[in-house]
Amino acid sequence: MSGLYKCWLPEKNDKRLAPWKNYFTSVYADSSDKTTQTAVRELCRAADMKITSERTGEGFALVTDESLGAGGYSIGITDREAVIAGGDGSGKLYGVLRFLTLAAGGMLTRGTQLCESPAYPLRIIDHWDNADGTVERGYSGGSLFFREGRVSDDTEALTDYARLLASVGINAVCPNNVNVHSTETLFITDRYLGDFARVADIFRSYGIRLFLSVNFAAPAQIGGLDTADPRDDAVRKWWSSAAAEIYRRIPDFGGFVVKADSEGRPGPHTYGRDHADGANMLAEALAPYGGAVIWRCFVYNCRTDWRDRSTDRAKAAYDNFLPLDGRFADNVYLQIKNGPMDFQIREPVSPLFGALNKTNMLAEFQITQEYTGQQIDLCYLVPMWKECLDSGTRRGQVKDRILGAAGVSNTGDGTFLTGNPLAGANMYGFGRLLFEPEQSAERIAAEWVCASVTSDKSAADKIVSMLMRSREIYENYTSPLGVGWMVVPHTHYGVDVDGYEYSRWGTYHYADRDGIGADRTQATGTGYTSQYDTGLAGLYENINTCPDELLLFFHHVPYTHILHSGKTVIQHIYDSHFEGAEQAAALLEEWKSLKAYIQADIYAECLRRFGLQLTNSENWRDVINTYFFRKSGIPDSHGRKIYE
Ligand code: GCW
Repeated sequence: MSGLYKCWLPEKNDKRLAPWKNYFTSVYADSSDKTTQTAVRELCRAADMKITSERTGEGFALVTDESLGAGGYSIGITDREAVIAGGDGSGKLYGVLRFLTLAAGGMLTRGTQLCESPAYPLRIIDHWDNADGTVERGYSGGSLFFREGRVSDDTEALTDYARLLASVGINAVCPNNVNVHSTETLFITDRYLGDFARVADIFRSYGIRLFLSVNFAAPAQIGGLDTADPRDDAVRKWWSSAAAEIYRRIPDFGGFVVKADSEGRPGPHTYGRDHADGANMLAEALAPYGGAVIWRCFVYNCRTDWRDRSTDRAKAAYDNFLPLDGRFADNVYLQIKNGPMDFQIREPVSPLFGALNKTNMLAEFQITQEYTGQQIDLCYLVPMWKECLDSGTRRGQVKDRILGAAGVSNTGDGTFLTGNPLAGANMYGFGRLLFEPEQSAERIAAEWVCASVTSDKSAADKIVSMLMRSREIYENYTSPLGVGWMVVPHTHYGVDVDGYEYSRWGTYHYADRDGIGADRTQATGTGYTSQYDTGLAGLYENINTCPDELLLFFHHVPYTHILHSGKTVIQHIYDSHFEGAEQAAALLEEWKSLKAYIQADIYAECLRRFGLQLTNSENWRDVINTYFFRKSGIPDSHGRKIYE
């Protein structure tokens, strides 16, 4: 393998760096810690140059300025010198990689003065990769970390990947799936720790700490104990000695990511204990070494009976975790999905972000497009993530309440790393958002497009506009007005309106001949709205104030209900589905018009995917329209073709 696709980073001697050739003569660094050395190496990787031991006033100077804080950097460019200051080694590295990205995108000028720092201390990428090399919900090829039960020894690819993550400020990575199967349960044992120490070395030089997902039942499954009860002394000792061994090999190991009592995974409930007991036990084992436990809040009953209208999956995370607020150890972080269900194209913000008050929180965003087009359909997700971060709670906005975020990776070993080359925008955007949560989604897209896709200004503008419209387009032709799901079970790509309607997963739309939607009000429904602590409770409860795009998430309404837009629900369904498919067709045409400005292989790959997206959108359109026409008997007021 000759290294990975470079995405937004320049190749060696990239011609886009030509305007900066007078700077690529020498580099000076005022310290020699590992990440600073990496920063120097990364500059030399862009162009061969001298490393000087004195600052010459020319070329690159990498200097320490502690006032910039951990991971912070400034870039100042004078006529002869590019000064990259970092609060620490990581800051210098981030500054260098930022310089290279912006330079590749033609976004730097000689007078540039830039000062940026991470908004959050924890910026982690979670992989759902399995030891056999498959990736759960992965749409970009196989795992970058594993193959046939073994940890990858492709140092070049792993280095390239670490570099790419560092270029958007990621400082932690968890390579294995939160669903920890039997082989992966052994990852924290001797058999694998040597390999992970090697991986950790590579990532450490990019300022990235390694985490591992662990199996809560490990003491019983591989430790020879007859229980994994978190209050059992032998179990606690087992985890303590596992931690000791891990840290002996990987002194800066980040900690454990845990999916417990969720979708069939073992957890403390088996032993009559709660999530705080479970998380704190692991936290205690890691605490002596500065490690953390990242405990996921994706906990719900996945064996509901569709006949039972009193259970509401949306309520589960809050119901499970709010009562435990204040009981978690300092080194436990609760990782909360952005919405209460599961990464649908439109969900309200999870009410847990406003409710927890004495607990460390991380947001979990799904960069991989499980329910949002699987990297076939274009769907730029930064606007959705910003919606979550900007949501208000009684105690302030979500973005001010969390300590960081986890992004479920969309990368794999396929040619373009993210399957669809344009899905790179989501990976880039995830990292950038954690530096600049105030930055506009559009500006982030523009940076990414210029550095990764084209240097032609008007072509770039068009692609940014396509990205910015993409989420709404996808939403238009898929499930309407926040109701979610309606996807093919298991694979989650393509339409199947009733695919989950009578299943055990708790994801129902309740469409009948009169109407559709889940009633989650306090007045007549499941009472989910009461989990919001602010105006949002009232806003969503009241059918007159509930935003159109979430109407069916919160209310069951007749097809003739009139939206704020002035349309009836049924007419909205028809209109948005005809429009969505037309918009998908337009995306394909727009892409074709850009051919001259885009590298041939990227052009061809996206062209193929826009074609598939169009087919997908037409299928969704026709199935949804026919389904609701058959249910409601109400014709389209514009008389368009709806199959009977
Ligand atoms: O959305 C669901 C996915 C599962 C995933 C789970 C989770 C890793 O369909 O594949 O499991 O969420 O977040 O744990």
